[in-house]
Amino acid sequence: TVVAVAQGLPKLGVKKTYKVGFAQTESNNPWRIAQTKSMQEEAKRLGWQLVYTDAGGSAAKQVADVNSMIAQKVDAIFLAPREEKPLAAAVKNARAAGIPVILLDRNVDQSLAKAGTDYVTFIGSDFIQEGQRVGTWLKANHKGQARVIQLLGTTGSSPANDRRKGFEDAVKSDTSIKILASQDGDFARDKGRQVMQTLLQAHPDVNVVYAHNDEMAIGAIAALEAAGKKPGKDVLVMSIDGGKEAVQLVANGKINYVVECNPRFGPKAYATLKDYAAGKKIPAKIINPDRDYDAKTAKAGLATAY
Ligand code: GZL
Repeated sequence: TVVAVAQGLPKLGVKKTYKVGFAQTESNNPWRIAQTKSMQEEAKRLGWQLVYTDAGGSAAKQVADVNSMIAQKVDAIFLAPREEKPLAAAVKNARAAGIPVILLDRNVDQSLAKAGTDYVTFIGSDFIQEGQRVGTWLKANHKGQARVIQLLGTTGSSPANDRRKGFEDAVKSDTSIKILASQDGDFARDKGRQVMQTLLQAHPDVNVVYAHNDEMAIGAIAALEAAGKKPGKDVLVMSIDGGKEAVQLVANGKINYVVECNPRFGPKAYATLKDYAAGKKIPAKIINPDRDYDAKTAKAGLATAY
């Protein structure tokens, strides 16, 4: 007789320590490095064995990295899917191998994999809300006609898709805000600088820059200054992540508004796995609260920015 496969997720027995995998997307910016540090430090504190991989910016390699963790028979896998569609395959492979997956920071395409059947839960920020908060701030703080250049995060990643959606939904009803151009800067500082330099030539009248992360905002600031513009003054600059460098730039008046996206996942990630192993009901999404920083709050915010 065919034994029906339990529709639920793979069970995980309660143990003193676990051997877990963490498949990271890349290490090309401070946010990524802070996330990895948090996962490594917390595993060490708990005495868990951590199998860590870095996909170097390749979704295909990240899938291979997850497959190698499956082969090593880890107890569970923590995955920050670089892009929403390709990494759904990795989630399905782990599910088929009976290894529970917890998604951190980024999500997979919900038509391809679902919480509760393919993976345990998504822990991270609400990226749509982050984009909406930037749009809402701009509506309340720009003077005259706002002419916006939007620097997009990694193509196909959930933060890039949702930070764009949240921002554009928030500003679409305001006829005094016009998006001149939106282009991919891959969440990277120098790519952000190059894209900003190019778009500045096409749109010298830009007076607002919305970067999907601090790194691209910092790159854009370099391009603006090279063109003789004053970031934060004649061109408003807004970003997301809230790393120390960006919060310092808010205090210095070169960035006007930053929404935090906290990278310190370790404690919540492992606590969630322990709850799951103990048979507790885990919600499909566990949303991290995000602070924000402007000229009034940046100085004090520096004390706890990552
Ligand atoms: C957001 C995270 C993004 C950061 C970028 O949770 O996926 O990736 O905002 C990072 O800085 O590259």
